[in-house]
Amino acid sequence: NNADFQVDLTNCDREPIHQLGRVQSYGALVAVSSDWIIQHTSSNVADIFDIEPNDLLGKPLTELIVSDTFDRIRQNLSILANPSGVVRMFGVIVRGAHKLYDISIHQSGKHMVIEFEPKSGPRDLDVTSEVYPLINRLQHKLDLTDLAREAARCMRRLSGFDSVMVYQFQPDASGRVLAEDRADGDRRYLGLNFPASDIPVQARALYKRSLLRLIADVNDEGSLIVPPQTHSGEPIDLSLAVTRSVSPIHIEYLKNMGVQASMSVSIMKNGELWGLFACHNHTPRYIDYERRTAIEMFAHLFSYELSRQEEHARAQVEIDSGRLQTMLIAHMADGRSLADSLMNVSEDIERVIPHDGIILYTDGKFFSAGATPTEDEFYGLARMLDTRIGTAVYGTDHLSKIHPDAEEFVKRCAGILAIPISKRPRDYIILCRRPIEQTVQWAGDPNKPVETGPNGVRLTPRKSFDIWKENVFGHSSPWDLGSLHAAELLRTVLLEIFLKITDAANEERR
Ligand code: BLA
Repeated sequence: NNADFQVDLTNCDREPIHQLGRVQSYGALVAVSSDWIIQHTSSNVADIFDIEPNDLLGKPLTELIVSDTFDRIRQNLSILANPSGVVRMFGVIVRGAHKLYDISIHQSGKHMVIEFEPKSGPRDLDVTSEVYPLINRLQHKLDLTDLAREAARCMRRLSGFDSVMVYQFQPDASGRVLAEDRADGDRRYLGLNFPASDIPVQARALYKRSLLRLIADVNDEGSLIVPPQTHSGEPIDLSLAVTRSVSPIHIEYLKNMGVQASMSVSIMKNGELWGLFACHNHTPRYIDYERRTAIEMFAHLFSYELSRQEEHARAQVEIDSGRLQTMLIAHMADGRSLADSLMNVSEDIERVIPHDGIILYTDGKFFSAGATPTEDEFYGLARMLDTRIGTAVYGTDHLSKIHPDAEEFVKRCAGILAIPISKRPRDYIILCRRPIEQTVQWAGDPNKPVETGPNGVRLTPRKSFDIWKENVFGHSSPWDLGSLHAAELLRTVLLEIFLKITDAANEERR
């Protein structure tokens, strides 16, 4: 039974965060059965409408909403039949109340869930028109970091939160703060990485379906849904509920960070969760559903800008590789050896495929620059590669896993990208990367005392950073698709050059 589920730091992945049976105080929730009879309400309906829960339970929904609103809901039943379908209405009247409400409607199991948030003033009709000028500011950004930085600024404008971060998920579900924009101009978390467990697997799955959550006040106890269980004996599934209360574990994390309100907005790319805008405020902060909807739209449009940027980066790799080929051929036409020529363009290779060291092994000769294994260490590695890889490019971010001897030189080289450059399996270019924990720095002041809560120091970003470092021990940063693609192009270029050299040699012999 979910009510008996006790969360601790070892079972976070199993906390049923969609079934906590509670809403935040900024809204009220009612759930109706298919005949539109109110079966559940949050106990704060008394604050939101001045009606006691018992006066609503068992009554038709039309006791609460006017017939015009009811008709609009029924006209949208096809949207609501979609598993992630949500209908939004702004500035709606409610019977007996003197305010306007924003409402959100969705289907959850056998129930239709309707949430009401009172508007504090009149409707803010300009909010959607704020989005497009902000998106225009992103359109000229060709570099991912620039794009993310500008998006963080725009998001801070639109949301009014003190601090906005762009958090990007990595292939292992850990995350990295790509951009940070703060009202105090500080850099607290920029460039830092956090382990996958900080945003557990069920939360990431939920954030793909429900794109925005607002935690308006970490000290809000929220309000229970009554009765707590449906006929099937389970609490209502609140996955798509905009007033859903959040995990107490995460609340403690936020408190330890000194944050009193948090809003995160999913950034989707190709149907996957690419990252989040993580917005924080040092005081409680509520923003209404209409503005939250505009913010969601901004995040949505931002995804298109991300795809455009990625497309540009891919095209750039092709151009850079072509340029590299021209340069190599020019060097060699000047009568330089391949080794000489390659070492000459190593900075250009660096630009296309970031690395910390490079080895060239050709015709039994070893050349190296930067942080690499020594010649002796390389021979062991080459024996492994000769048996393990064929003629294709091979990359690993955890070399010691497949080649235990690499533990000896892990401080210099934790990951390699091996490019076989001759038909014979013996010649290689090997690009090396240092361990990842050496290449990131703690952005804040590591000497500041860490605040702890009932679950100890674990729930702080500082401790998360340490845990991330433990998790990635012995790893380099991963070789992304762009690097692998560039390496493949480089291999083709070099094979061609090799063929020319061999042909020329044969010609001379004749
Ligand atoms: C949710 N954790 C989250 C969210 C973020 C983070 C952004 C989304 C909810 C929100 O909008 O605040 C994590 N926030 C971060 C990180 C930074 C940040 C990494 O600002 C870095 C700067 N969290 C833990 C541990 C557990 C955990 C150890 O650190 C459990 C073992 C749980 N985090 C947790 C859960 C949620 C969460 C359960 C979901 C909250 C919800 O939506 O109900």
